Amino acid sequence: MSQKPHLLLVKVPSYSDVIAPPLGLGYLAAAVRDSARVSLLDGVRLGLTPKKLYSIAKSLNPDMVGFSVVSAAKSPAVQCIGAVRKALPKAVILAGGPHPTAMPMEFLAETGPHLDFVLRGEAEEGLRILCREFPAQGVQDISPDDLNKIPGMAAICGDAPICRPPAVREDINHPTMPAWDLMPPGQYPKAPHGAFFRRFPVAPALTSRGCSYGCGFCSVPALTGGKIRFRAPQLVAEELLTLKTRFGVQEAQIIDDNFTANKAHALAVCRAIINAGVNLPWTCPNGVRMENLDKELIQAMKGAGCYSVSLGLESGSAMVLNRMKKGLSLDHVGERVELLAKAGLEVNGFFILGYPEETRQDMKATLDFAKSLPLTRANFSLFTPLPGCPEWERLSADPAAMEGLTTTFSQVGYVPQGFSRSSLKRQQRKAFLGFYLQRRNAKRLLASLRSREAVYYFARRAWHWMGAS
Ligand code: B12
Repeated sequence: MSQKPHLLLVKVPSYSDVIAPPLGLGYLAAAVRDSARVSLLDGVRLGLTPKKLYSIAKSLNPDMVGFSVVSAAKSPAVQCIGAVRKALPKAVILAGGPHPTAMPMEFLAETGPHLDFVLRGEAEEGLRILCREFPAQGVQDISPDDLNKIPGMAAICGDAPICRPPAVREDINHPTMPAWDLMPPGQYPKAPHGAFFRRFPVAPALTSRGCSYGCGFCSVPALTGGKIRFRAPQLVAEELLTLKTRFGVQEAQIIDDNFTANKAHALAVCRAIINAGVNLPWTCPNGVRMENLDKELIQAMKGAGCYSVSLGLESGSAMVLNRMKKGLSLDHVGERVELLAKAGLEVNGFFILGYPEETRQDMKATLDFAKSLPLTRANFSLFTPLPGCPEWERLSADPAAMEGLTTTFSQVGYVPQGFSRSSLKRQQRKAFLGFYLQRRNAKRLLASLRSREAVYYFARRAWHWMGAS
C-alpha cells in the first residue's frame, strides 16, 4: 500500500482507581509514527464501552487496531475486540500488554477468530515491522515464516501455532519519549498513581524498565525477561522539561519498576534533573527497594525535587516475607524509614495481606509493624496471583487453590486457607482502620487532601479498597 496505514491503539477499559496516561501505548505510538498514522484511545479515561468503541472504530476506519490488556481487563478486552471485528471485518487486530504476554495462546483462544495475533513483551520493534513491511489490509498476506520473524509474535496459524518469547529491548533510549501529544496529561482527571499529589497536571515517566528481583507476587520479570535496562539520564531530564514547557505539567511521577535498584543510575538521574533546571516536584509512587536508599541518595532525590517515596514493605511477618522471596530483612526497615522521614520526605508503605499460608497472627504483625514506623500513609492490598508471577505458576499446579480465583481487582482475588472472602476483607478493613485511626496518621491523611476533586477521587478509591467484596 502506498499510503501510511492508520493504526488505532486502545487501552482496554477496566475499573481503575488510577486514571493516568498509558505510557506503553505512548511509547508504541512514538515508535511507529514514521511508518503509520496513529490514533490513541485511553478507554480507562474515556470510560469506553464496546458499543461506543464499535461506533468510533466505524467512523475512524483504521487499517490496524492494537489493544493493550492487563489481566484485570481480560473480559472487557474480549468484548471490545469482538466489537471492533464486527465494525471492521478486514482490519488487522492485535493485542499486547501484560495479560496477552503472560497467556498468549489462552487469550487468542478466548478471542477466537476476532484477534489476529498477540505481540508479547515490549512491542516497539514488532509493531514497527508490522506497520512498515506488511500491507495493512488482511493478515492472510503475511506468511507464517514472516510472522515467525517478528519479535514476541504469537498466532494460532492453523495447526502450526507460533509463540515466540516476550520481546525485551536492550536499548530503551529510542524512541526518546512517548507520543505525549496523543495523551496530554492536562486531559486527565485528578486521579494519578498514588492518589496524592501537590500540583496538577501530573505526568508519569520512566527512567528504567524491568526488575531483576524474583518476588513471588510480581509478574514483571516474566514480562520483561528479568533484566533491568536504563534510559540515559539526560533524556529523562529532557522529557521532564518538555512535559513542563509544552504540556504544562506541574508534577512528575517516576514509575519505574524499581527506581533505586541501581544507585549510580538514580544519582545520575537526579543530577541530570538539577543540571537541566527541570524544577518540578516529583514522587516515586511505585514501591522502590530500600537497599540503596542511603543518606547520599535520599539527599540527591530531595535536591532534585522528590517529596514522596513509596516502599514495598509487604509484610511485618518474617515467615511471610520469606515465603514471598522478597529478600528483605525487617531489621533494617525501621532505620531506613527514619532516614527518609528525617529528610522530610513523605513515606508510603505498601503491604500485602492474604498470602498463601499467612495467618491472622501474621496479619496482626503487619499492622503492628506498619503502626510502629514513621509512615505518612499505608496501603494494605489483598494478594492477587497474576498470570506470570511465580506464585501463580505454583498455585496453577493445584486446582483447589485456583478455584474461585479472579484477577479483576474489583473483588477478593484469592482466599488463603483458614479464611473466607468476607473474613479476609474484614482483616483488610481492620488494617486500614487500625492504621488510620491512629491520631498521627489520620491528621497526616487529612492534611494531604488538597482539593475537592482530590477528596472525591480519594473517597472513590477508599470505597473501592474497603468496600469491594
Ligand atoms: C506504572 C504501572 C501502573 C500505573 C500505570 C500508569 C501509567 N501511566 O502507565 C497504574 C497505577 C495506573 C497501574 C494500574 C494497574 N496496574 Co500496573 N503497573 C505499572 C508498572 C509498574 C509499569 C507499567 C509501565 O508503564 N511500563 C512501561 C511501559 C513502556 O510498558 P507497558 O505498559 O508494559 O507497555 C509495553 C508492553 O506491555 C507492550 N504493550 C502494551 N500495550 C500494548 C498494546 C499492543 C497492541 C501491543 C502490540 C503491545 C503492547 O508494548 C509496550 C511498549 O514496550 C507495571 C509493571 C511493568 N513493568 O509492566 C505494573 C503492572 C502492569 N500493573 C499491574 C496491575 C495488576 C495493575 C492493576 C490491575 C492494579 C490494581 N490494583 O488495580 C491496575 C490496572 C489498571 C488498568 N485498568 O490498566 C500488573 C499487571 C499484571 C497483569 N497480568 O495484568 C503489572 C505488570 C505489575 C505486576 N506487579 O505484576 N499500573
